[in-house]
Amino acid sequence: MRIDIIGAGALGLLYAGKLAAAGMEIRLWVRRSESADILRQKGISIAEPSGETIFITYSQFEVHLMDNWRLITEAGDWVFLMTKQDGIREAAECLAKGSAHHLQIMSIQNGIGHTDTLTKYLPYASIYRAVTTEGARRSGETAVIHAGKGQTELGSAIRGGVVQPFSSDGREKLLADRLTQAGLETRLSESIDKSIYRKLLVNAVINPLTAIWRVPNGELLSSPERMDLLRQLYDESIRIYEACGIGWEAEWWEELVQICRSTAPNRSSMLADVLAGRRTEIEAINGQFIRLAQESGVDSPLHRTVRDIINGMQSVQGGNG
Ligand code: KPL
Repeated sequence: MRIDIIGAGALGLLYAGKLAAAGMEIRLWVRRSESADILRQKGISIAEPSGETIFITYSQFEVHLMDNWRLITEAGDWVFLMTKQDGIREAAECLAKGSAHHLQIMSIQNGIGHTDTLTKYLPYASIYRAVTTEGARRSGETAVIHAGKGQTELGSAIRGGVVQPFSSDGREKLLADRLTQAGLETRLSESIDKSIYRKLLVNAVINPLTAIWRVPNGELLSSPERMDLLRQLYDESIRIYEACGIGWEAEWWEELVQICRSTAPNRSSMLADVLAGRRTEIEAINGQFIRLAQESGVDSPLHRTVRDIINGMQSVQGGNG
């Protein structure tokens, strides 16, 4: 199976490394020539939760510059889109310049809104939405810490804005099986929308609060005041879902608390972005709650407050990205 992976952040490196180590044909696409050079020199290293570190040399995978996608005559069997939200448009533009029309794209992002952008640039591509709980963080330009084994849910495709059923030839199941065999447990999901909204809620509550207080995830549970704000932001999110008719489950609060516990020492991706002076995903996460609230005529004061604080922090720091 040949897979094109776009984005060499923590997840992109984790997937590229594990799949190349399992013998798949991997082409990793990056934006900067410095990143391509260093990946060619050093390969990828993955520190596994077991304590073992695996090294994948450049002979086991290819690295290309995203700009060169337009030269591609044949895309892989799958394209994994693993950039952050703010890289989606650029990636979609590049894909649209190559032999992009019938691409099968698995898209794993925090937040929502990216499938609309992808559909706009790639109306004939099959865009598979996926949600993962794999824990990964970069510890260097080519090194990733696989902080916790998770599970990935793969939904059916959207093509031209229309949700498709899973293919009758079983291609999605084949992909899920190959990923699972490579150590990235994946299953097909008939309820990907719900999983996406559950993950959006988790990110909308944990990420901005950790970034504002500059604390690791577990610290959100460390005082009644913090817990109280966590709960209020959660309750406001649920009110917005209810107003929009988005289904939710009573267990989601307990799950959210459990995620804070099980990832207690970790920095959320938003805190990591703020500390590195990068642009955050606040608009694709809390900004989307604000949009949903506006559309359904309810208020979203806490989401607006955290969005404004994070945007204020970014403009002070000059967040780029
Ligand atoms: O997905 C995450 C993120 O940091 O973006 C959580 C679940 C909050 C884990 O850190």
